Amino acid sequence: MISNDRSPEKVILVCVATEGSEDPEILLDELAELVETAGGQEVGRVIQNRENASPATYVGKGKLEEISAYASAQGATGIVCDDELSPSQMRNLSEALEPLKVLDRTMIILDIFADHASSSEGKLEVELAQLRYRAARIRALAGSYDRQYGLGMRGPGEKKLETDRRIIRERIAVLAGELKNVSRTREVTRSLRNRKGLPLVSIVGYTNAGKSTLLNALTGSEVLEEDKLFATLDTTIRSYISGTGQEILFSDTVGFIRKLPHHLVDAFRSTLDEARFADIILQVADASDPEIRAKMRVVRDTLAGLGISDKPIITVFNKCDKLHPADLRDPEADASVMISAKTGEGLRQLIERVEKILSERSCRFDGIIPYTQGSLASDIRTRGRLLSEEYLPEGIKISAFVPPELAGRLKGFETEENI
Ligand SMILES: Nc1nc2c(ncn2[C@@H]2O[C@H](COP(=O)(O)OP(=O)(O)OP(=O)(O)O)[C@@H](O)[C@H]2O)c(=O)[nH]1
Ligand SMILES: [Mg+2]
Repeated sequence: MISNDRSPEKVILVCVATEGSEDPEILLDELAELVETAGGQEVGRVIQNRENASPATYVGKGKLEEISAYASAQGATGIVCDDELSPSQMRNLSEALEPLKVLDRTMIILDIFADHASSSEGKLEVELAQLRYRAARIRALAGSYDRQYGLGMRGPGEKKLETDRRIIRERIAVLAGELKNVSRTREVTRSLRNRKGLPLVSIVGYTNAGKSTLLNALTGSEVLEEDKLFATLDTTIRSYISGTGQEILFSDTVGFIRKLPHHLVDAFRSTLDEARFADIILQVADASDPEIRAKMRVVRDTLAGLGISDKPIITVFNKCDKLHPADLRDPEADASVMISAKTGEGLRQLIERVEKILSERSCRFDGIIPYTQGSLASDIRTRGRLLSEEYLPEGIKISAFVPPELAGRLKGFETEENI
C-alpha cells in the first residue's frame, strides 16, 4: 500500500501494438488512469509496433536498453506493461531491466480491487485472484518481494503477501472453500427473492459509466459513486416501486474493463452471476466518452463470456447532460434510451421501457413438471420468475411468470384449471 508520506511511484507504460489492435495511445491512456487509481504516476510511455508480443520479453530484445535508459532519465522505478505478462516474460524482463520493478496491467487492476474491496466476499474474491496470479510467478516476483510495498504489491486489507509456494497453494484451497460457502448463502437469498416473484433488472457496464449513480437516482439509495475506476466491487440490490405500484429490483455490480484479468473474472463469478438471474440487462454506457463504441463491445463480449447473452438488453446512454449526441442507437439492443443519471432526464422513459419488456415477458404458468424434465424446471428458475414450487410424488408443482418462448415449451404441463 502506498502511504501518504511516500510520493507516488513513477512508472513507464509499455505497450506492444500489433496489426489491427486498438490505438495504443488510447490503451495507454486507460492504463495511465488505472495506474493513477492504484496510486502511481506515469512518467513516460514506450510503444513498440511488432507482429506479436515477444514470448520471451514482451517487447523485442533491442527495445530493452532503450526502456532502461528512458526509465532512468525519467526517474522511473518501474515499468507497467499493458498486457498480462506470462511468468517467463516477467522473469526475463525483471532480469534484463534490473533494478526496475516489472509490473503488468493485471497487477495494477488487482491492486485497485484489493484497495476497494469492502465486503468479506469481495475480499475473498480479490485475494483468491491475487494468489492464483502469483502462484505461477513466484520466481519472477521474487525481487519485488524484497520491497513489500508499492504498486502491484497490495493485498486486501494491507495483508502481507505470502511468498512460499506451498503456503500459497494451501491458502488458495482454503479461500476457494470459503467462497463456496459464501456463494451458497447467495444462492439461498436468490431463491428467496425468486419466491417473492419480483422482477430483477441488472445494471451492467464499463467501469465509471455511471451504474451506481443510476441505481441511486432510481431507488434513492446511496451506493458509492465516484469518478474513479472500480468504485463499486460488490453487488447491491435495491427495490423500486413504479407508478403502477409494481415492485422491481435493480442490481448494481462491478464494472467491466478491457482485458479484465481472467483470474478476476473467475474469482468474481458469483458476483457477476447475479446478472444471469436478471429479467432484463441495463447496459449503461457513457455517451460523452469518445471510446463508447469500443467499451460497449467489451461489455457485450464480457457478458457473452459469462454466458449471459439471451436476456433482453436495454442500452442506456448516460451522461447526456454533458453533451447531446444527435443519434446514438444500438442496433443490437432490444431498446435504447438516453438519460442523465445526474439530472434525472430520461429516467421516466427508461422505467417505461423496463415495464414494457417485463410485461411482454410475463406469461403465467401453473403446472407440474415431471422429475424426468429437470432441465425445464431449472429453465423456469433461471429464465422466469418463480412464485412457488412444491415437490409432489408426480413432479414439481410450479407457479411462475415465464418468457413467451419458455411458455411454449411448457405446453402440456399445465394443470387443468390453467388451460
Ligand atoms: N455529468 C454526468 N456525470 C455522471 C452521470 N452519471 C454518473 N456521472 C459521474 O460519473 C462518475 C462515475 O459514476 P459511478 O456511478 O460511480 O460509475 P460506475 O459505473 O458505478 O463506476 P464503477 O463502480 O467504478 O464501475 C461519477 O463521478 C458520477 O458523478 C451523468 O448522468 N452526468
Ligand atoms: Mg459503481
